[in-house]
Amino acid sequence: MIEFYQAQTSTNSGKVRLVLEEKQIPYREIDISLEKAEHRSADYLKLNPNGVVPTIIHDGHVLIESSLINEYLNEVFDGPDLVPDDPLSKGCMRYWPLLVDIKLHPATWVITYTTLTRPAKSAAKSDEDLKSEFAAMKDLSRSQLMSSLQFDGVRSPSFSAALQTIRLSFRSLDQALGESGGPWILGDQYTLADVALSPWLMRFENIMCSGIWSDLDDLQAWWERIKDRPNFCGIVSKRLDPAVLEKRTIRGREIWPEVKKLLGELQI
Ligand SMILES: N[C@@H](CCC(=O)N[C@@H](CS)C(=O)NCC(=O)O)C(=O)O
Repeated sequence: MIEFYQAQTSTNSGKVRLVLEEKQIPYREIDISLEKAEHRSADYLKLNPNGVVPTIIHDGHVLIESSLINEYLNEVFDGPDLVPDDPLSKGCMRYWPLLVDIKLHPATWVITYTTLTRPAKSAAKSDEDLKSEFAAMKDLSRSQLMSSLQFDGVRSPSFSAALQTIRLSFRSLDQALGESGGPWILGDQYTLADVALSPWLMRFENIMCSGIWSDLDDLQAWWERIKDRPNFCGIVSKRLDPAVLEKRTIRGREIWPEVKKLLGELQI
């Protein structure tokens, strides 16, 4: 039995949940509330010193980092193989989780912060208190980024840069699907590449920003296939609290016109 430390709203937890469901691996979920900062509690930091979700425990061994957890689960458990056999396809497949971890996840964080966290923070604290909060942060680059997003919103240069990264990532995904001929990124085999990307499209759909890829036909068709898969139905419909989803929809509707305008200006 896998002990799966996860958060309901976490995209990286979604990546691991997709593999657990796809391979029908028995698991027990332990909810870590990001809102209540449970991921920074002393007990949780003993498991995951980075203070992030997900984490799994299997046979008494702790594993962190969603992409590495997924590789481990794929190797250790029976069920459909999610990594191609031949070295070339394996190398090509691993590009996608890497892209997600180093580019798409940080860029998506920027859009999510601006859409969801920014208004919540503004409602809870005065500008002066927020300035003090950011100034007190140990991580300088995170402090500068949050301050810029908080006070400049979509006009922050970091917002446009993130949107550019996301659009370019989705364009490269669309191209890869065109080249492989689908139905999955690598062709016939559904792999950890498809797994790694899916929760990010879900996040953008939840915040009403699926227009970012609406002109990318191969990506759009792939996304519809992903949503029909039994492992995916489990992570979307059963997990996200309707009240959370509604809040996301409302905030997303507010921000989409500005995102659309910026996308037009970026011309990519
Ligand atoms: N590279 C890590 C990233 C994990 C991560 O950043 N998780 C987010 C949720 S999707 C988190 O726990 N954020 C809390 C925080 O940064 O304070 C992984 O893939 O597991």
